[in-house]
Amino acid sequence: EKKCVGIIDTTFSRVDMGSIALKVLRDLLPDYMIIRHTVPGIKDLPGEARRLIDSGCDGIITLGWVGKKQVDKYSYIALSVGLVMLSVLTGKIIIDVTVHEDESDNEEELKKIAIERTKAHAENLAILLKEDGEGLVKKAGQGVRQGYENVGPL
Ligand code: RDL
Ligand code: RDL
Ligand code: RDL
Repeated sequence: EKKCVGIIDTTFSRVDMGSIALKVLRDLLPDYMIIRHTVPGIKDLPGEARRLIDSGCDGIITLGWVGKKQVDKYSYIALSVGLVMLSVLTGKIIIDVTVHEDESDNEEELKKIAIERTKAHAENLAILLKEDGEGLVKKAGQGVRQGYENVGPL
């Protein structure tokens, strides 16, 4: 059976991160079937991820956007705990790409963070799927960031 990777994004997001992830994963995982789904918001991501895992996906990338208010951050915690639990309980690789709207006051900068973070984590997912945890060992301890310049090692 063909290997499968799932992309899940939201209508809440202000950047179309799903299309960016799709492009990267098509390039890096040519042998995989790619399923892309969209849900309303971040709290809907863990359930949808579970459904894609149940339908045979080996790895998932979720793409979430967190609003500026405290209520949004509560939703973020729910999302984050849900995805970690799902990953632990299923043993599947789940990469959680989240952009917080308060990361920048500048909309162009925010868009750039979203695009770069999505690309970088889609690459991480491809490496983890192809080489397990060994694939990233060469970058261990290097202060790697997604959406920002790497901060480097001490
Ligand atoms: O199940 C429907 C909604 O509850 C769900 O889509 C939520 O994730 C929507 N949502 C909030 O209710 C909220 O207070 C979102 C945010 N904040 C948010 O910051 N980002 C979202 N959804 O993607
Ligand atoms: O699944 C991909 C990422 O969500 C995951 O690798 C996170 O652990 C990355 N991350 C954050 O998103 C964050 O806001 C990390 C930190 N902060 C952090 O302080 N230390 C990390 N990761 O190792
Ligand atoms: O030190 C600056 C940033 O790394 C820090 O503010 C992070 O918490 C920003 N960040 C997130 O908020 C997040 O949800 C990051 C990630 N996800 C991430 O996946 N990778 C990052 N930062 O480098």
